[in-house]
Amino acid sequence: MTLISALDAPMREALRAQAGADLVVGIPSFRNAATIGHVTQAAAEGLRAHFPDARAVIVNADGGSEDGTPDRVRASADGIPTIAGRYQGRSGKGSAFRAIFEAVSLLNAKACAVVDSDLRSITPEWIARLLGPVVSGNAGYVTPLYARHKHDGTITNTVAYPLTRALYGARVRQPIGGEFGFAAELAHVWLAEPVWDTDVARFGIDIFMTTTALARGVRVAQAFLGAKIHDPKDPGADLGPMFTQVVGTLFTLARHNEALWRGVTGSRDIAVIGEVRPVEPEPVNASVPILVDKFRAGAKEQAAAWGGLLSQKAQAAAREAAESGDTRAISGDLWARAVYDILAATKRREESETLARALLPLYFARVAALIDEMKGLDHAGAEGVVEQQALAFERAKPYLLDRWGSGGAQPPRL
Ligand SMILES: Nc1nc2c(ncn2[C@@H]2O[C@H](COP(=O)(O)OP(=O)(O)OP(=O)(O)O)[C@@H](O)[C@H]2O)c(=O)[nH]1
Ligand SMILES: [Mg+2]
Repeated sequence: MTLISALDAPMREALRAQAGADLVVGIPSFRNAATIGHVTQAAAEGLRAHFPDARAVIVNADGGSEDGTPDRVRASADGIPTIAGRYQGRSGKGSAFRAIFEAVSLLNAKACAVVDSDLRSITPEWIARLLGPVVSGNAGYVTPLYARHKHDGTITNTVAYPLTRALYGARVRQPIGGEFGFAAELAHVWLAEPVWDTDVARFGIDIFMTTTALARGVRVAQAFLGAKIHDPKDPGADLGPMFTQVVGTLFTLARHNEALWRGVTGSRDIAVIGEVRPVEPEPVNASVPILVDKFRAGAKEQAAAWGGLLSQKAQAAAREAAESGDTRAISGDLWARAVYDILAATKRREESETLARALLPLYFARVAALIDEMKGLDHAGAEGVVEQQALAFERAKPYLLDRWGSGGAQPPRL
């Protein structure tokens, strides 16, 4: 059963005392004592420098950290009223965001920015770029645009970006970046959706926010923020559960939004705020042997499921790659069609999360292939590879429509 509210009584009371604030900066956290002080300081400075006439509040929604995370927030807010407490409901980033959205609503604020608590490269300017377009009425939703190392953001690069772009026709480069600005009305829309006991309460939250904004026709802008440096994750070692939560949510929403994406061909640019300067982000480690091991183990586990989901061609390529350990055959084109094969199966009302899990081994293989395709390339070069892959998703869209039309049934042997 879904809880009525993600805010407990003490947080509500503290918020009531701040009613009438215009702006909120929300920070979700779970065990981020080492980094959240810097994030809070940058937020406070950004509010003071760029919105001197507004009443602002910082809200930290924490998952029950025992390392003093909320204390660090209180100690670093530099005079900006701060409410730090534990959210109610399922553990996860999405529940923390739900508490922040409710805070926006209770305060009757106009605009909110959310920023992750593990950020090292955040500056006060980020707050200006995320909130500014919303405050001025130029956008209802702002997504981040930053340079990330080519081995960081692999779920974004392989699925969230290309699939969102091909389905909804919007080139939102960081649909699950974690830093967003939005108008209060959008917070109300998100709160009203019956999603808070699904994976949206966990890492499905970011893609839910972006997809819902696009589906509602909200004006979207991208804020250029420089480089993203945060506690990075090795894609093979750390990202399995996050992948199923993000991709399961993407699939569920796509099934729901069929009428919206069916007629979309190609894609449009999304306005960028701030000058885009070239930056070389800090390296992030990605272990190819771990990726290949995970791919092989997953391929064995999913072989039977793949029989009913993937084209013969994709199955054969996956089988050979698993045998040889050479993932280069998992190309952008093959990957795009495999994603579509599995997305189309959601039409048969199979569990999105189970289907996302069936795609996971191929994601590991695709990331290993991408690392190879990006070898020796700088940031701009790697972006070119991501762009090519996104175009493959656009080109293959008729294949999705075809598979969708047949109810996601096993494709003919080709
Ligand atoms: N309250 C709460 N916050 C969480 C939880 N899990 C993650 N967060 C917060 O959500 C933000 C993003 O989490 P990260 O683990 O950095 O994930 P990420 O940066 O999106 O992942 P990658 O970009 O793939 O590295 C951080 O501020 C975390 O503290 C949770 O269970 N509860
Ligand atoms: Mg992070």
